[in-house]
Amino acid sequence: MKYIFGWVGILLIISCTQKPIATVSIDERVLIPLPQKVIPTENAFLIQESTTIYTDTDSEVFQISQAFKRQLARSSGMNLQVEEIQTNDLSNEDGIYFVLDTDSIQSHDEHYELTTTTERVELKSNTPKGLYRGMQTLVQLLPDEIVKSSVTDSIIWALPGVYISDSPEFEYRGAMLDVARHFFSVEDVKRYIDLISSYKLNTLHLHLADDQGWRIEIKSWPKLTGIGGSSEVGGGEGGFYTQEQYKAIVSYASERFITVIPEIDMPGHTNAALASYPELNCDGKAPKLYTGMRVGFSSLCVDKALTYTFIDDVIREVASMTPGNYIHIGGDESHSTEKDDYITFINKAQEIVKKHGKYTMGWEDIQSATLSDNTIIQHWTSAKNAISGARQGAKVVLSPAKRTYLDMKYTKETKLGLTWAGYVEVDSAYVWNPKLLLDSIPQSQILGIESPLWSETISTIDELEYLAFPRIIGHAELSWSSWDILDWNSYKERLQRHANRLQLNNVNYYASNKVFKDSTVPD
Ligand code: TNX
Repeated sequence: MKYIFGWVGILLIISCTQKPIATVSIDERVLIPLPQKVIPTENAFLIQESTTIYTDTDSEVFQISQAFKRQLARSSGMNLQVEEIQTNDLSNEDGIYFVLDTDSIQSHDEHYELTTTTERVELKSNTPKGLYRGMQTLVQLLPDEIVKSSVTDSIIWALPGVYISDSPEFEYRGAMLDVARHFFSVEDVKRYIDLISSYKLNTLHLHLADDQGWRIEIKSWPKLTGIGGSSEVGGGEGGFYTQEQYKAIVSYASERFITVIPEIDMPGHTNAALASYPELNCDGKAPKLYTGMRVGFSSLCVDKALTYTFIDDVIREVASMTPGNYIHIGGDESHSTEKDDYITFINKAQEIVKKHGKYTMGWEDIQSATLSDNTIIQHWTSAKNAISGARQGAKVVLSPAKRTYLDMKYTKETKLGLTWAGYVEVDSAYVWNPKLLLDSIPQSQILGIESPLWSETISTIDELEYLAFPRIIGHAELSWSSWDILDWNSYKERLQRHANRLQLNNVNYYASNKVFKDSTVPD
């Protein structure tokens, strides 16, 4: 006896042998970012309550398997059993395998391979990081309801038959969140981390201090948060992360294989610090807290020895909470610092970062100083500055404002956001070749892409999501997938279908009429 269920193109045949055979086409699923190689095969794998997850004994891999199990349990109600196995002792049992294959040699540490057949799902990588990225693909191969936080009944949890071999184009795939202009809670930041991790981003740059607020507890300078943390754009109450809370963000990100890069912007963008400690000012007088949106009016006092004691303390405390290699020192728009002073300051700041065991990252403006080995510069507006930094040997992260600034309005109708770099519609955020943007920089010096979200005009997670989504999804694809396989029409079509997942996950995205045909553009 056979039963046939048709469900959005999915055919499930339960035969007399008791072994269900499911077929679902890979075309039913949306993969973003597009993997390097996708070879569809015949039969699908059906996840059932009785399916076992076999995981490598490595503790990080075990955590990844658990995360997959939890996501499936949350959305399907199925509570799969997880069993540990040794890599060289792969069982013949049917099931879902998370395999750490350290013997295979891969040129990239985020490479993974995923094979699904009727009997088994095998996800393989030679690093836990690669398995985590592959797990995101696995999730995208399941029905959209997998992103829900409540159980959906009557869903066939089938994975299409496929072989995928994948690795990223760029090693740096980032998002930046400005928590200084408006403060965002630990919960908001975790939500953003969850969302970006599903598109395989690997870096979260947190802009932790600016004129309007100081957001990270520094135990040796408590007034930074006591005073400097109490304001924000528009006069709201601000806020800050205690060191414990900040460490919780860092470890939440690291469980998702995302490195947090903390930014303490200097010598400009420092009014909150200067307002907290009069002695940091050249004239010994503290300015008022600032709640407007101007830039370029504040500067640390470059001639004072105390300035460097201050930076040394701040970088030491921040570095001690930073497992990653980089500390971002900002360095942008220091319009009220003399040019020579600026150079002196940036050179000293790089030394201090080095002293605390880290490398420096800075906005492209820092190219006027002498860049230390391994310094990364972040391009945002001046090709000339970026190129000149690259000529000193620096690697470059691309954040061209006209393409990647998530705080630019989409169109003139967009209520949130700014316009100084123009409107950035979903297509113009996507249609540019990162390898050719600054073609006088050797490709080997282009590290990747980061999408900055400045928060002058946003203060809630809904507003954050509205500006970030869907543009950041396109940036994730541009930085993961090779340009040769990308095409706006293919992306547009995938993004249209992906919208269902955003809705099921309650993401407040901008339904651009460039992409979502039947949508009216919300305000
Ligand atoms: C420029 S990008 C800035 C920020 C502003 C942003 C607003 C950069 C390095 N500096 O201070 O928030 O524009 O779009």
